[in-house]
Amino acid sequence: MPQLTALPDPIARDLADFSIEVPSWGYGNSGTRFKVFTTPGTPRDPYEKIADAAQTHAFTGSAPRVSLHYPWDRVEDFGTLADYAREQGVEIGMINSNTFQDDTYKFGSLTHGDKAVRRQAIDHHLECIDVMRATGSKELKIWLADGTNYAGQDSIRERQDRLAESLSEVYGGLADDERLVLEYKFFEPAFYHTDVPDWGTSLLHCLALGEKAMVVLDTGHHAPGTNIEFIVAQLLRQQRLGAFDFNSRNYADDDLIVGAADPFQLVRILFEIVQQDAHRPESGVNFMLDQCHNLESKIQGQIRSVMNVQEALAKALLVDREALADAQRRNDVLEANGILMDAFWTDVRPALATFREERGLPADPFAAFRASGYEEKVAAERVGGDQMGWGA
Ligand code: AOS
Ligand code: ZN
Ligand code: ZN
Repeated sequence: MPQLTALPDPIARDLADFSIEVPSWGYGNSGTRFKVFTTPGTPRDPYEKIADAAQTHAFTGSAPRVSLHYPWDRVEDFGTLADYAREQGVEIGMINSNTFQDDTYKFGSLTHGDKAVRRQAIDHHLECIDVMRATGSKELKIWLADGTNYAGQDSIRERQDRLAESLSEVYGGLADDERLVLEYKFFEPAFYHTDVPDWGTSLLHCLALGEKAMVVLDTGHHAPGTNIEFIVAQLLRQQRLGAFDFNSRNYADDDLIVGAADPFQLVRILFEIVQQDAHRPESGVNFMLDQCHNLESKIQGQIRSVMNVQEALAKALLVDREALADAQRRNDVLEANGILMDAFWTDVRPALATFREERGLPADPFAAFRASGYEEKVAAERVGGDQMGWGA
């Protein structure tokens, strides 16, 4: 594989400006319905999650924001939590709402047939907007578990109407400089129909709401074989791609490390991104990780994920776009494909090591973190109390 030892200047500049947001829940214990394995040193409160997330940024220099999930991340004073984050070198990113763990929401939240339940779900989202204001966050992220398990269980159409009405009330609570991002997922926990199953449904709701509503694309939320990069191109074309939830899937919503299952897919996605300049901060696309680390060390998993995204982005930026356009004009199918593959097959790791060293970062953030002793230190310090789990 050809190796690149230094990034061309424009690519280095783009990478220096590019950032990734990490999820607070990625630092807590997680597992499957069969077993949750715990790890010594796992955070016991949102402050410890922030401290761990700050390690990902300290070693990679590219993960300056932490998403919170509310009320999993509940503290007495969110202003104090945001101050603590800043002291650690990071900021609070998106606030993720949560209407999927209360008994009240068994049959839906924003779509529920009972007005009182919808009221509670709307109020929860308005409370998330308060958390945004207390933490300095500007984005409300909504993923709904709403749906049904059996045909005939509820009216699909009426649920859409109720969803639109509820969302518009939440949207009405946003200030001009705040926005809402709506995530879609084709199944789970509902197994017959999901109320926001796909990008089209999310986009239709966002278009009806207004310019401050954007779609979230979670890479794990599609049927096998879906061409995700097409969706990326289409949403960018509509200027409605608000955020990514990056992760890998082999089977369902596996939440594995991004770029682990299919590194080529990640490059293809990022190639659509760079062709529309959406990797630049001013594009407003928030590149987030939505992952769980069931077996591996959580901080190491997050650092590896950031590195995987950076490698894929560097490859996407390396594509010779002039040559590609020329081959496309001539309909030279294989030459065009070969140009893309040349970038994909370039080993950019030595160039990224140089890039990091030039910026005072470890050449290999993953190895440097492992050698830092942080995990041993927190394992010794964090004794007593309950470790936070995904969802706790
Ligand atoms: C659920 O499948 C979604 O990916 C959401 O983004 C969710 O809020 C997150 O994964 C935490 O459960
Ligand atoms: Zn997600
Ligand atoms: Zn998911």
